[in-house]
Amino acid sequence: MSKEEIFKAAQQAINEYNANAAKEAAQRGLAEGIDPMELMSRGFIPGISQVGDNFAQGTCFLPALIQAADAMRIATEIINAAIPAEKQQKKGKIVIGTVEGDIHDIGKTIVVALLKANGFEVYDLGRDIPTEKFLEKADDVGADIIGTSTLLTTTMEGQKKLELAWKKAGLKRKYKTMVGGAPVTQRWADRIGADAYAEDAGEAVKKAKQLLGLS
Ligand code: B12
Repeated sequence: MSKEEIFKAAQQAINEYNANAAKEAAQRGLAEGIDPMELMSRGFIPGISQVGDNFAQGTCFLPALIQAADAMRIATEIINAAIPAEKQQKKGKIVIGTVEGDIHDIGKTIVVALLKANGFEVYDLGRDIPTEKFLEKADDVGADIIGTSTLLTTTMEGQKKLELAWKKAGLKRKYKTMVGGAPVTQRWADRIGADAYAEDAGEAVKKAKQLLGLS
């Protein structure tokens, strides 16, 4: 099977909500020596994006979306496990999670895996996380950066709430903030006063390094 055929198989597996085929495509791609992030970005992500578009257009419904997400989760687990671990000294501490009211976490999990692979110490709080939890954990571990993910336009406010938390308490900002998720843009980040925005996991690593003066 060629590289392109594997990407196509990965995309098709998600489009057809087929968890077994997704697992097979992920394993096959890695066995063929394809870079894990390339397999994700050229195979599985276009697959789940297509399902999202179909859902928006009303040609696929919630049960199918859930099945596709499950196939995506299985592929993501296999791919994340294959991202080589960074053996260097830890670069900085990042607390990350999906904001309150939002249970989407596939993209955030990819960001976590790539940050870890690049030597960051990452505390993944999971999904549906209230602002206070982010702050508590960041204080606990002495984080450098708090990263928030959101996939719903209705929960983007959770990212703003984090920025406002300092203002409300009259405190100087203790941590750098980094925001992401499909509806998030640089413009939104600027508007709420976040320190960085990243479009994808690779960019998130670059921005985290920049925030900590490592590049
Ligand atoms: C999979 C999926 C689901 C799964 C989620 C499973 C899971 N464990 O995550 C399930 C089925 C549960 C689901 C549920 C719902 N979903 Co949904 N879902 C999607 C879908 C198809 C794909 C999301 C995804 O995983 N993308 C792939 C990943 C890799 O991309 P990503 O998340 O954007 O992440 C990348 C970047 O954004 C960035 N990034 C992500 N996080 C972070 C964080 C930081 C700090 C940084 C720097 C970067 C970063 O890096 C990532 C890797 O490259 C999207 C469609 C889409 N195109 O986004 C809809 C979508 C987000 N869902 C949608 C909706 C409406 C819902 C529901 C409300 C449906 C319903 N009626 O119940 C519920 C919401 C439940 C809730 N309260 O959260 C809408 C949102 C519309 C809107 N404008 O708000 C979308 C856009 C579909 C659509 N087109 O209508 N969904």
